[in-house]
Amino acid sequence: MTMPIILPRQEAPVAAIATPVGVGALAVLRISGEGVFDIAQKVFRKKNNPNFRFTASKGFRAHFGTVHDSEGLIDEVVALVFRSPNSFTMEDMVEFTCHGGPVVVQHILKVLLDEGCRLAEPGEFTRRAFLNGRIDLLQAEAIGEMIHARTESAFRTAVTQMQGTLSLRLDAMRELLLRSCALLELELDFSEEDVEFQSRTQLQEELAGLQEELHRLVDSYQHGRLLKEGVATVIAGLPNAGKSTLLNVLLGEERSIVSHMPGTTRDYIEECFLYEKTMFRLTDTAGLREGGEEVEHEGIRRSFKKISEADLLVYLLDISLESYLDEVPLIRDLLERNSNARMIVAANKIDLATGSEERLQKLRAATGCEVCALSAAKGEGLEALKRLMSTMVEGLDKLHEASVLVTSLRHYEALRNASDALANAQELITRQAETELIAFELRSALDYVGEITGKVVSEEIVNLIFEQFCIGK
Ligand SMILES: Nc1nc2c(ncn2[C@@H]2O[C@H](COP(=O)(O)OP(=O)(O)OP(=O)(O)O)[C@@H](O)[C@H]2O)c(=O)[nH]1
Ligand SMILES: [Mg+2]
Repeated sequence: MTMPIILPRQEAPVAAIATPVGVGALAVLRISGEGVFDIAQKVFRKKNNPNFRFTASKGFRAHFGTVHDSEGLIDEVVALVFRSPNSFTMEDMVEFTCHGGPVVVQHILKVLLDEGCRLAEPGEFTRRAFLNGRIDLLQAEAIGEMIHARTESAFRTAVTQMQGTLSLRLDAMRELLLRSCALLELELDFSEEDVEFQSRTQLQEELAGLQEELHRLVDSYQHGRLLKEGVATVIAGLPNAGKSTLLNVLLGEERSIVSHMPGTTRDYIEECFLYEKTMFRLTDTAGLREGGEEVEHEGIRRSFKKISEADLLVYLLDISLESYLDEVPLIRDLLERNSNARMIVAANKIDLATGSEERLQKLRAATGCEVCALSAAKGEGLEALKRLMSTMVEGLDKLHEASVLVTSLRHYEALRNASDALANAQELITRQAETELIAFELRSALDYVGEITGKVVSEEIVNLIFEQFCIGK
């Protein structure tokens, strides 16, 4: 018996420009949904073939011709045909490759809209691919991450996720949980007879295995987040130490205001900076000091918040001041506030200091930290600082070597919730609690895992995810 082929549902036709705005050699417009072949037919004329019909074309065929509106020819284009279900959205699709001028592209888009397409919403093509089951939510998000990746490693991680490695692991987990749940629920149906379909020892063993895997994934988030967002690097110190000057020289642009007045920086300023293969998310903060007025107070409160969330702290001090050692207690205090962070003490304004080598020694001894000498204003010692920053976080990477990485906060939270539910279940089994309670916890673990790939997911979450895409994706 042959199985009937179930074609995906085709939604109303949408159109979008798929390439970036601006001038380029070529640009691509795509249309997808019910009736797009008829729409394409109205605007396109194939070269030397007046009888050409999109509805009769095979999939994956490119046709050369022209696009017209009521007033005449707009551009020469190549129309690429995709037949449902063999397209990105699994619907019928046509992609027009035209010349890359913004006016041409807008013109063609307008004709497509006039002929019955609606302008696609951000991420609508990917959303259709998800709703038609071609990709799961995790893979859809990976496509977004791949487009936005700023480093090679972030890109690689996204590609792995897009290929579905993490999805497969999560599906396997779900299956195990589902089976245990089903067995427990079966016991509930036979509750009068007091049978155990699933031995509790075996169940414990299975859950322990799952828990181990969940912990591994949860732990990988630290590394995954670093890859995606960059190493959270906070430049902290007293007012006037030269923090904003340092941020500017690292970025190579005048991003933050520099002045000889202490208390110049009020709100924090964040910018990314790539050194070799590592991306640092640099934050310039308000100088830490007592007193000051209200706005500066708020700035300092924010500085402390940023410090507590940092992966790497660069404490900047003015080594030319006689009082430089007075800052040691503050450095210790910062380390206490964030024991996870690595710390570099950068001795700035080395150009003004005398006997600096001895000062650096004393600083090293008093803080126990890596110390480097710097003149942010003159650009001296910058290479050494960057190298030190890079070595300090290399350690961070090594802690979390894993083949599959969790890079999104949404996934991280769902995995943690799943792990908590599983821990509850494990404890209930140990206490020989009622089957019903155990089954409840397993169900909720199951739901959390399903949330990640989109097996169990609210429309709200789906909307939130696809809104972050650009139009045409
Ligand atoms: N001689 C010398 N002056 C520097 C150096 N780095 C910064 N300065 C000067 O120090 C002053 C303060 O620099 P900023 O970068 O604004 O200091 P800041 O730490 O951001 O100060 P706040 O925002 O007030 O906390 C400016 O006049 C800078 O030109 C340096 O390496 N050598
Ligand atoms: Mg500043």
